[in-house]
Amino acid sequence: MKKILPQTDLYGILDYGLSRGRSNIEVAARMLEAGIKIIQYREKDRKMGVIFEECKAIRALTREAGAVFIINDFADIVNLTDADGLHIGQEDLPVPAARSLIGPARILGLSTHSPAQADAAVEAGADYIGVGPLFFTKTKKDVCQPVGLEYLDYVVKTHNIPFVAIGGIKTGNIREVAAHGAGLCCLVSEIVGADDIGAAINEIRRAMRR
Ligand code: 3NM
Repeated sequence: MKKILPQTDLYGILDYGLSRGRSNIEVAARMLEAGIKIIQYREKDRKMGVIFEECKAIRALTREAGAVFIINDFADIVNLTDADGLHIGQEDLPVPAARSLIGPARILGLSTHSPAQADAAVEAGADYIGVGPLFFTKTKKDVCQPVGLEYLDYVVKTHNIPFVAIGGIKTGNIREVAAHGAGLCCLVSEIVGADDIGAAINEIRRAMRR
């Protein structure tokens, strides 16, 4: 059966380098305890053996919690760990090629940074898109300049595809992002870098609804 993203408010992304020495497994566990329903594993520079072991463990945790598990970049690890989906960027494999690696049932997400990229992602058959970076961020290397809320407005009014707003979103600006129509938001550094991850998630949720 075709998998889909759950209806939820926050999309968690793991990043060991920002996690104050906590492992991705530990951070994932804290996110799940706080009720996060989508977790993406995103590590660009770690050893494949570490990535595989962490993804196996996080797959087990997410399954137990009834959460969706997405892996960035590595279709082979998606298949090996039976993750729910793959997330790719504009310079990765084209959508049909990535789809052929993971099969029709898994979720395929694509980062987009412009109206033309959103249109192309929908046309190519992505299951959801990333919309960003809305604001300045140091978390993603080589990302383009902030695209601003205008790009979010474009996606909201033009497409029906599920999307996640991302890039520089913080407790202090998430209300504005939500007001522009983003029901699903991702905050990387704000969550994985928090002292108390559960408390940070609760505070972000309150701010989103204020
Ligand atoms: N993707 P933070 S921005 C992983 O625009 C990622 O596609 C982006 O991190 C995109 O919440 C980004 O710490 C990093 O700013 C977001």
